[in-house]
Amino acid sequence: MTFPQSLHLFCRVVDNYGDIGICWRLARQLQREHAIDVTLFVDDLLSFRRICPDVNIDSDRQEISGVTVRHWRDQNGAFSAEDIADIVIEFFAVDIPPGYIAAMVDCDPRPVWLNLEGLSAEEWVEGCHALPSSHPRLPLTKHFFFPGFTSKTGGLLREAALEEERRKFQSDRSAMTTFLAQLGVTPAEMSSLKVSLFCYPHAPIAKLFDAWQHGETAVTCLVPEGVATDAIRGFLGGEAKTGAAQTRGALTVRVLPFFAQPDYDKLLWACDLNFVRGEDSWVRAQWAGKPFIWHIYPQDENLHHVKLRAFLQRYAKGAGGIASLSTLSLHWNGAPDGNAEEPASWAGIWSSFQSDMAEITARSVDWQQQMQENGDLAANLLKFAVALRSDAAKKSV
Ligand code: TRH
Repeated sequence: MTFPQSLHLFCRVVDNYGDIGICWRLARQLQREHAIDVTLFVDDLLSFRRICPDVNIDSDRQEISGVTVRHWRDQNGAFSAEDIADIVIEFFAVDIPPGYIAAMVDCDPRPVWLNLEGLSAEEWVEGCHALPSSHPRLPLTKHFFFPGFTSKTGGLLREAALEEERRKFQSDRSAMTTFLAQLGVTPAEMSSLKVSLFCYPHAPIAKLFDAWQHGETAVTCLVPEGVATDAIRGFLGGEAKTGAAQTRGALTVRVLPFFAQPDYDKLLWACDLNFVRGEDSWVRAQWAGKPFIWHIYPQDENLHHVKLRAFLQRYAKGAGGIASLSTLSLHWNGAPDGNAEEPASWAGIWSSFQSDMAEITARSVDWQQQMQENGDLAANLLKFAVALRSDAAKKSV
């Protein structure tokens, strides 16, 4: 029998949309491109519905786009060897049900068990990718699988058709104009600098808006509803609801509907600059081949600043270094710029970034092509699982 036929993916939503965003993307791709029978266990259907409107929040078991979605309510439940999939993935080290783990022991052969980790550009990732971890009591081994930016990691999630879809959309001016017009972007705003904004509420949005408002370039900032609501309300002078818009000086801010996941890509493709956050939107911005600024998910003791710098080291410092990109990224994340002699003004930060836009765009295109050389995460993960299974088979002979 060919391996793998089935795969179970366990996802707990810690907060926001990234956990389910990544798992849903991976689940769909494994089913669609590799014909695997995929079941996604997820504990929060409400968050899931935000990015996938087809989700029925009252259903314990449903089929969506060929994937079986099971509402993961608790750690109880009896499982037998027949219930276990060929590949079992726990996302971000979630504890999968003890009954499920016990049933894995009864399988022959045992499933390939992977812990899919978070994305980081730090050097140590290469050393930890693919490492085994033995269960303390049971005869089971789990392996770490790390996404990443080099060929010694699992790569980044990318659907097979993504690049072609993007090229088609970006080379069709009328498709882009129609997409933006449907979102309320006016003909005059079409020729402005179009910026999408997805960030955490603590970003210095008011300062950036102030620089845009008083700058010389017309900027149209497109913000999905629910993003940084207080700051957006502050600029609008009213509720930050879909359809709301306000122009002050050179800046227009428009509130858009929160998109279904595939449509969010189109927004990234249609804009000239994207502010993204977390993990999944960050990766999508990299595939968009457009300049982007990353708002990293905050961690204790400013650990996220280490991760941000590790990424900038690879991304902004590559190709000769683009200081204005690092400076804007660091200030956007409240990470002091060690090289700066005095605190930079937001007008100055923005103006330097804008002067370098052509170079930054070229860098995003180079980076996007470089990242494609690492393959895609779903295919890399399957290759790894097949190799583990064949090693296990050799050992058992
Ligand atoms: O939402 P995020 O901040 O999610 C996460 C989680 O907080 C998680 O716990 C943490 O581990 C992780 O960040 C680092 O950001 P992210 O990862 O970009 O996920 C957002 C998802 O929402 C992504 O799949 C894109 C999608 N999305 C839409 O579908 N429509 C939209 O309009 C927008 C703005 C995003």
